[in-house]
Amino acid sequence: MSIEDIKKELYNNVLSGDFELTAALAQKVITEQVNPLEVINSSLIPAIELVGEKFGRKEYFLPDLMRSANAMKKALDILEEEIDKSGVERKSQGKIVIGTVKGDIHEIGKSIVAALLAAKGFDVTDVGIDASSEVFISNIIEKKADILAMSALLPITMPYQGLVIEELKKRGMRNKIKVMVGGAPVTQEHADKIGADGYADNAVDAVKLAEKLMKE
Ligand code: B12
Repeated sequence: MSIEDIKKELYNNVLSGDFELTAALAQKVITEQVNPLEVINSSLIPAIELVGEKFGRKEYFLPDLMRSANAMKKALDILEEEIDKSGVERKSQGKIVIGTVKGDIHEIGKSIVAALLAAKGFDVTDVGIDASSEVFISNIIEKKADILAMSALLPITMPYQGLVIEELKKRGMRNKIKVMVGGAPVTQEHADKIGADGYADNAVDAVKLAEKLMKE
């Protein structure tokens, strides 16, 4: 099977939601030593985006969406482990607490950002999905984090990113930590409005942003 065939098959199997085949193909990516990030960007993300469009057009329903997301997650878990490995034994670039905000269970994009940050030498604490301000803040304190990274995939959960920033202010912590936000519906305008220090629209730019924030 050629590399192009593996990528095409991964794309097709995320679309059809076959998690067993998707996992087997992700494993092949590793044994064939194909760059995992390149596969995530060229196969997995376009596939899950098409799934989202189909769901929007009512060609796919919630069970289809869940099946595809599950297949994508299986592949990601395998590829992220490989990405993480490339980052070991490097000096920490800084400490980051990352999570998807309360009310929101979309984890794929957040996990890609977390994996890439870890691969680039950041010390990453992933607090998962549906994370409350208390969870973010207790982890920031415990890990002495330099950056808080919040993901939101729903317009109704985006305001929660602002609420966490307000909570940081109330506790006198706002000037001790940089805050970055992201997620498909998030914009620079939203980031400015809630008083975040930065916004990035994809995982590669999120790493660049984190590096920039560490220098400030
Ligand atoms: C997969 C998926 C799901 C899965 C999630 C599974 C999982 N384990 O994550 C499941 C099935 C659970 C799900 C549920 C729902 N979903 Co959904 N889902 C999606 C879908 C198809 C893909 C999201 C995704 O993973 N994209 C791929 C990743 C890689 O992209 P990303 O998340 O944007 O992340 C990138 C960037 O944004 C950025 N980034 C992300 N986070 C961060 C953070 C920081 C700090 C930075 C700097 C950058 C950054 O970097 C990432 C990598 O490049 C989207 C469609 C879409 N196009 O977004 C709908 C979508 C977001 N979902 C939608 C809806 C409606 C729902 C539900 C309400 C459906 C329902 N009726 O129950 C529920 C909500 C549940 C909840 N409370 O959260 C709508 C939202 C529309 C709206 N206006 O509200 C969408 C847009 C689909 C649609 N077209 O209608 N969903």
